[in-house]
Amino acid sequence: MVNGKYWNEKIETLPREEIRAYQLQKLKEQVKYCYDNSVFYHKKFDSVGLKPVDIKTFNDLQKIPFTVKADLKENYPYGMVAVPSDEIVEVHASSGTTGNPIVGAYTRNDIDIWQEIMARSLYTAGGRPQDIIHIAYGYGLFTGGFGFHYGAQKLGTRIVPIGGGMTQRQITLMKDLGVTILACTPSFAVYLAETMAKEGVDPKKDLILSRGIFGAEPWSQQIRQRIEKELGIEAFDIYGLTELCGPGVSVECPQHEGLHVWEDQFIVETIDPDTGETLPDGQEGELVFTALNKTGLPILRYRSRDISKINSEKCDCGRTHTRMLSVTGRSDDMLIVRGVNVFPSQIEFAILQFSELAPYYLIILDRPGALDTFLIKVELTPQSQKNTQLDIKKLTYNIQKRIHIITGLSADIEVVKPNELPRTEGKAKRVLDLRKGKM
Ligand code: DLL
Repeated sequence: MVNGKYWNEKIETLPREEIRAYQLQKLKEQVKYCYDNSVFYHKKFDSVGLKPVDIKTFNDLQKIPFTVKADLKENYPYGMVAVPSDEIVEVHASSGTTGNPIVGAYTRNDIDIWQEIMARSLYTAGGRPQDIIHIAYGYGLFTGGFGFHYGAQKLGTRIVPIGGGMTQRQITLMKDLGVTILACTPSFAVYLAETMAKEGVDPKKDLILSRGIFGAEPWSQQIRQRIEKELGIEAFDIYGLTELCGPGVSVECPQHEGLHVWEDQFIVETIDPDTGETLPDGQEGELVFTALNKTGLPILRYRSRDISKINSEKCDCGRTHTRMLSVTGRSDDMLIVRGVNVFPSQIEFAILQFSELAPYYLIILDRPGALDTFLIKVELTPQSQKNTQLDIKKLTYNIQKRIHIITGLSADIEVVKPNELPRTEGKAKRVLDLRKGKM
């Protein structure tokens, strides 16, 4: 299977007509699987009068209703699972729009596929068994750490499962252990480079890093150039989401002209986020994914909310799988702060738990250096302003703690006087994102 530049040459270079034929066959099977095994999809299909036999051609894909984040939230945690519960062997999660996280429940089959496409993704980004990979994505419910770990295990690279944090120690270990591949969020890569400069470590002389595989958040060309220059490496973009598997849905090849979506596992479409209408290749829209082989929590026409465009022309690398351009933004209000997904509604949920606070807040995000700053301004009620017993320091600490419990992030809290935060007549403006152009 492994042959020169491909992990699986046959699959990666399959002529497009064969990819489409395979996808159509798998789609029919998967739709039937969902109808027969998932109460959620059975009901959804019945509600629009759709039967699995109605899916005969690719155009029929559009008859299938979208699945959205709210479906997963409402069916938290296992309502959309399609197998007996003892067949779920692993669970991961990412933030949902309220307190409930989005749960990814995987069978052995799902994990095996994830491992295979992560190994393929690492290989596509130039990873080889003789490499030493430093995995600085978080291990735990977040899919980053384990996704890379599983893929690297299959590829046979030596793994340094460092996880997040301890930046200085990470640098020492990268040097001492002879790390050749860095895997982390792009913002952490910038921070590592900045810390190396401060510590007098020259990555081009003191390390033998050759490449970095970065994802989990949007990053611009400027950031890519900065990382490549400062760390002296070639940077690759990798994309994925918990609802589909985690990282490894798509990855850049050495041509760096988009990320190949592994089409033996996923059908990707772009839609107009406002009308839901399917868009032609090359037109920017929201990415929608159908997983073709998922058994634990199968998912059809999932609205990712990520904005990109797709290009199905053959790539100069020889791979035939369609490419999506790097994600430029989202069609909902999800924020990605230091690689963690956060919804303003989660902050609101936290703030409403404090009787001392009015229901107003402003989230201010910035990136003065390498890392995001996350400031939340909250407002006292007139009554608590008058309360001479109120301990602002303690209140600030408690809000911080609550937000950390809900989002997993440390925020700076500024408590302001009543009526200080702007009021709007229309849609409230809760977020001031000053990172644009600095990402
Ligand atoms: O972020 C999976 C992942 C881990 C991908 C490590 C790459 C590397 P979630 O926590 O479920 O999963 O968040 C998924 O993150 O819908 C995008 O909005 C964003 N995202 C992921 N990769 C990229 C990327 C992981 N390369 C959400 N560029 C997605 C831009 C990305 N955004």
